[in-house]
Amino acid sequence: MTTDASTSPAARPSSLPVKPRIFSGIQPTGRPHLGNDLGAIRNYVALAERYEAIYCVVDYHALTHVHDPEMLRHQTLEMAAALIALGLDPKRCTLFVQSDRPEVTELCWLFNTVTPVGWLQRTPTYKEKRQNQPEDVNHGLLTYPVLQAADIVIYKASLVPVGRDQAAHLELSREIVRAFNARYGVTFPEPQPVYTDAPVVLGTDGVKKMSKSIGNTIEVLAEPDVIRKQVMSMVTDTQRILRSDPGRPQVCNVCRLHRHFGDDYEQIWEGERTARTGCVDTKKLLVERIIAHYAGARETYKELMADPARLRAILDEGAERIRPIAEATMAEVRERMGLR
Ligand code: AQP
Repeated sequence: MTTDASTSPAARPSSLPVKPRIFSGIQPTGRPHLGNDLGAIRNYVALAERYEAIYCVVDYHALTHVHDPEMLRHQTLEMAAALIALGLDPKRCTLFVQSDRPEVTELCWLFNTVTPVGWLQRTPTYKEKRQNQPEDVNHGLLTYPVLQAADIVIYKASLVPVGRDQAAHLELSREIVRAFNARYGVTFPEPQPVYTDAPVVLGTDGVKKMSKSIGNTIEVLAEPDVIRKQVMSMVTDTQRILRSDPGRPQVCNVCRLHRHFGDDYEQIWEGERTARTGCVDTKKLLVERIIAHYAGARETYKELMADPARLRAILDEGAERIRPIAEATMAEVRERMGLR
């Protein structure tokens, strides 16, 4: 795991948990892709061993662009099942659904009052979303980072496993916390991101970040045929035209992904460099490795989805477990802000 600089001791709120607490949220916008897993979920699993970990399926956030109630409910369960299938153990961490702990919407509103509009308008993802959904530039898109800050610090979490695309949001969370702490006294820690060794996974186009809204994903829990089709569509080294041309594995997305699926990537890279292997061979090998790597998770995912009552019970239990933390934070915040 890699982190940014840690919170300065001078700014430590007195009521921090003894064991550092980590938090991360993921949108229920369909089954996870390789970017989600390599960039974030792997760290959720690893860090839950060492920290008090809280993970959340952020359905309030999804409402900024998912407007079908049945779909949202279904996808929320899908994401919870996927996280467990990919290794989260609900006994070793807390897994819950954002809207099951609605205290966070109150904190979001209170944070709105310390957040200048200009900060939000400058957020790169806001500018991006305005372009992606020009017919639906709702206020939630603008306030998204404020709710995200509230999500994290209502649990006084100081570390946040995320992909690098979330860096600007995390910076904004710290600014919001600083603004609150400066006005009302040091209440919250400044959350720091934690990255994996794959903080930005490129999509099948080999150019843009792997992202559902772009449609350049490799869905890790999909059926093998789907994975095969997605991997085989990947753009490789665009300068390698003929099979006999030497490849440049350092710029080839397929070769880069091999680093995460086996410890023989140097040999694979050497094969490409010397044109001993072609791009299609390297892709076929990657297909088989991804399918094999996620085979167990795919089965577990199917079992979990076949038992929604069990999933709901896990999520209910998670939301109840953290109720006292959310309530205690809100009592402290109301007191500090002069609310009854
Ligand atoms: N390509 C990526 N590389 C590394 N990390 C990534 N993450 C997402 N894409 C990559 C990280 O996954 C976590 C969950 O992200 P999210 O809640 O934004 O979920 P998403 O909707 O699945 O992400 P997309 O596909 O990128 O969504 P759109 O297309 O809507 O923008 C986060 O920690 C994120 O950093």
